[in-house]
Amino acid sequence: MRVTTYSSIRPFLLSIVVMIVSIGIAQATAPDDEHLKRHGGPTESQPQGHADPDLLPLWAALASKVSGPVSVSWSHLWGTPKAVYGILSKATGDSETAAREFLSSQAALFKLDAALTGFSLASSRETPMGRVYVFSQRPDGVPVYGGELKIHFDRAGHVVGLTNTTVPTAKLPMVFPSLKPEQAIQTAYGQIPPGLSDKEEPVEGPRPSAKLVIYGNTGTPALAWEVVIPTSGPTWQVFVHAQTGRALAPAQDLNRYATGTGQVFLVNAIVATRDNNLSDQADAASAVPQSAYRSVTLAGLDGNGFLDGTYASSSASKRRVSSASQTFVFDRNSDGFSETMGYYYLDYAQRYIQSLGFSNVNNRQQVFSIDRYKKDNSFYQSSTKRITYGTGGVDDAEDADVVWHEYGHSILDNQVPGYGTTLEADSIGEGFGDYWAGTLGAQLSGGFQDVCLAEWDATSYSSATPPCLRRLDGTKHYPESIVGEVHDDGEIWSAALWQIRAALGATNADKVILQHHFLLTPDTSFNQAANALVIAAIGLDYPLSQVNTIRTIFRNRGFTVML
Ligand SMILES: [Ca+2]
Ligand SMILES: [Ca+2]
Ligand SMILES: [Ca+2]
Ligand SMILES: [Zn+2]
Repeated sequence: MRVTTYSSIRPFLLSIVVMIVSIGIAQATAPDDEHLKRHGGPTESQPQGHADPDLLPLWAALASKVSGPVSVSWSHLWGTPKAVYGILSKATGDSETAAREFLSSQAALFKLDAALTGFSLASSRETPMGRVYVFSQRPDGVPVYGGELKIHFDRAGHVVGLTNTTVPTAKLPMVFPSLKPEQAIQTAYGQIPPGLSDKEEPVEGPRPSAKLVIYGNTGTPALAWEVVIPTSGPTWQVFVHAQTGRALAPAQDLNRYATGTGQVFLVNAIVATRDNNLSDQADAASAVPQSAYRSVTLAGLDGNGFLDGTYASSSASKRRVSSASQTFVFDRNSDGFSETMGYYYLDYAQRYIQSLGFSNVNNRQQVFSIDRYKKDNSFYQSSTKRITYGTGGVDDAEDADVVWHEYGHSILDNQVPGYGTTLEADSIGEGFGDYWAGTLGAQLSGGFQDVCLAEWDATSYSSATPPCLRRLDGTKHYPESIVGEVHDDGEIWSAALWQIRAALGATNADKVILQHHFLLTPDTSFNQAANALVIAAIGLDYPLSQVNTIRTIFRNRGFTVML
């Protein structure tokens, strides 16, 4: 948001000013565009500021005293100068007194009174260029949100910069709120966009806060509560009118997300190399060729140097890797590799869900661990909403199929709270997890062995060729194939889903499968789920031919489809 516009009332300065503009914008916009894309933030360009015509004589007076070139950008709200750069004064020395005197002489240009009432020195700081004095705006002792005047001196004691984010007419007739801070916090909770954050207060960590400010960004200064609500994901900031209780602007996420670089297997070591003969060799780096690794972009990182982000966090792990430059490049012998695999593929899965149009399917930070459980197993725990990836045999998080299977349980628990109270419901849960791993893996595998799940993890325990944890192309039939073990029985369901995928295409299948979960109960049966999936396809306006195909596939599996 640093795109500034420059203008000048003195035509002879224009060419110099324009030159400054083009350099300024070229340098300033690139990182900001990136920033906005990552946030999905405002797409319209920054409003253009123009001088309030009444101020032009004052500006001309200042500009005429400046010997060299000068640039100015104007506040789009107030028409006052937002930033003035140039050699703006004689060498007066860099004292607070000199700063105040200069500001006082220009106060009218900022629509402030010459006495600078309500301004106090907040800080002064030495930099290689010189010294900056920061005056904060606090009429009647209430801070104006963001309201500052900064005056920048060079080493020789010239004023070379003046930056102004003050609010004219910020002095209000009354600075006593009629709204209590708790009421403001309640209002603020109602402003959090649905689906973008669970509205639960965090179990640990900072509590919501409310601070009284004068808020001018609407163009009409008002007494407001600045409410900040930290969550496990975004940190929301909402301004609530302290008299009317109205929210003054949409909730803003104060977090600044970072993009990192990571190294992962493309799904897993076997899919990446198409070599079914690889084996763990006690977690040796040399067991897997370098060609199995891919460099990837890690999106949505909080920027704290850990693998903490919007949709995934390795924070349940015992020992964690960190990188100030957000670079997570490890070979498989390091547990940092497991952390990176977990982060990347969980984030990948949630972004895919959202690309299908679901903003409320497990849209949260999935916390996981990769070094807490030594058995060759992984699990999702509904009480903590966390995933634990075991380290037995091949580290489970080294195989994206395992990463995604467990996320499948998390998805179902999120869509149907308390999901899985019966054998058939749990079997559907396992079957969906397998399907989910298969359909995501197929996006990356180039068609290699998609019906064989977790072939890398399975090298530790499967003697089949290729080794597979489970398969998606089984012929199990309801009810006679039921054995009472949820993973085995889940293959009835996953095979039906995989056939639906083959018939409808991945996107339509994935979408209707996620959609039908909303129709399920925690104790759903195969037949109930099959009928739910049919009505979901009808509800999504899928063509009759596709709905009929779903009916046929389910009936051929032995399910009773009534719809
Ligand atoms: Ca490992
Ligand atoms: Ca394993
Ligand atoms: Ca596979
Ligand atoms: Zn499972």
